[in-house]
Amino acid sequence: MTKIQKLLVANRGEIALRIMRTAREMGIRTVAIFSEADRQSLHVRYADEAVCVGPAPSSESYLRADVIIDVCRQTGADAIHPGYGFLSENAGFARAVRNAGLIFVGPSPESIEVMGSKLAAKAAVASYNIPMVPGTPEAITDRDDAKKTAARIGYPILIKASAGGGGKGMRIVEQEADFDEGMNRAVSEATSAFGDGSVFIEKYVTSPRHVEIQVLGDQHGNIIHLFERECSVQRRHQKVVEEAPSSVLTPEIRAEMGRCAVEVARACGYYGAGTVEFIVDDQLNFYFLEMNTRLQVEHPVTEQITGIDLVKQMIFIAEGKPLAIKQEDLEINGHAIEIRVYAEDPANNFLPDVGTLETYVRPQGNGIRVDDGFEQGMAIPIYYDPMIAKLVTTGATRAEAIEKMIRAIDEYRITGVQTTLPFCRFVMQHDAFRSGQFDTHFVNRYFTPDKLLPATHAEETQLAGVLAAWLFQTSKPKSGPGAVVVDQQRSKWRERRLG
Ligand code: MV4
Repeated sequence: MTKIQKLLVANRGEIALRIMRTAREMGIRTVAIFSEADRQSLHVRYADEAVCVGPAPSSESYLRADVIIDVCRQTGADAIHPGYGFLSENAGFARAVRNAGLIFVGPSPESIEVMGSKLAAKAAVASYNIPMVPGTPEAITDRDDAKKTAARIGYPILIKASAGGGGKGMRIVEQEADFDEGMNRAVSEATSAFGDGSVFIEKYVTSPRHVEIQVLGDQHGNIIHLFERECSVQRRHQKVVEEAPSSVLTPEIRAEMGRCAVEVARACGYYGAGTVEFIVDDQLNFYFLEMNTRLQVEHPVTEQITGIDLVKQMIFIAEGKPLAIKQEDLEINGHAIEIRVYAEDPANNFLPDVGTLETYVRPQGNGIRVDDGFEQGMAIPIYYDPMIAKLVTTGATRAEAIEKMIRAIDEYRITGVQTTLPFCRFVMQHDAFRSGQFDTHFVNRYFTPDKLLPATHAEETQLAGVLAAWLFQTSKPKSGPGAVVVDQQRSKWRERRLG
């Protein structure tokens, strides 16, 4: 067992802050890395030390494995937490960290490698009796064989890229006549996106829910699950709303899915925090799809209902401590919902709208958690994901969490950029969401821009924002010159995008 003394967080924004907060509580010193675009960021100011690792583009800064490992040498950091995105699921990085004599706060490079390939993942769990969607267990090499398989399992089928992610290289094929075209497209998309054209076939589950199970494993073979997160409300494979628990699972199915998730983790000798992804059909049959070998964006909802700090557990595990939590000690307490607040315009096809947060006032009060990395007056860089914040509400019941979310959304004051807050409000007020009767098609099925708040109310909201900004300015005269400009300004991103 090695106690971590100084942790380098190889990430930025809200997740870097989130990780450093826990490190600080544990008496671990923190090192931030930052790009030239993030010099003024909160994660840089929060850390005990901060080192610039390069220019704004990720490929020249946050993705520079060699530079980051070098920063550990310079600063004496003995461990690296990768957060999510960037290098978090890069087996080569995890291995390089290990080879440099440092602790990688995450799973083994071998687990990352196996789970990074959907086909290798399926092969790894093959002997564990895990339910999987009918399909081909291996990469397709012979089209005629594949067509026979498709005919046997029945159309519609889904062609998936083994190296896939974010829906890339995925094609629905409705009938045999469309098979060849679907295959060509999937292979060429997979080849250009991942440099790996391996594809396989699955029966297409037409209206699935996305339910994932959080697991924690230690380096001594103990593995537990921390129940599920329901992530069905998504748009173009980007999650918008996540919650825990799922409103469709019975205690029996939950226990069964939890058991399967633990077996999946066991199949690849998993340690660290991981997420096992399932789809659930309308009959509540569930099927294992893949495993994510990182701390996920939506991890807070699990923390809220279990009372467990997942980052703290990740650090203990990385230090080699055995898990102190037993499966039977865990229970679900209440209900938590997370919305992702993006600098995107829901009235304009969710076009990224990065600019300056002219007004930025967070909601507050009982049951509200805001994980963010911004302050009023800060610019949202064009180089990275445009997520401003994660807003999480926790209530005794799902209905309470929803009401709290609506109140929190209405209290949130953001001007200077368009955000997905009005869209999230639409979701919270929709009968399908409120009743729990929804699937992954929710957004496509129900959302059109005219469903956003009527203009009059939007104006009121904006006026309130101006007032809040004005109040803020009068109390803090140094915070900015002249009158607050709301919204007229075209963001840098738009200028680039729209010319
Ligand atoms: C599926 C599916 C239906 N049937 N597999 C999309 C991303 C990847 N993680 C898995 N995905 C899907 N796999 C079969 N056999 C539907 C999806 C899917 C989906 C899954 C979860 C959340 C949102 C989704 C949106 C569209 C499609």
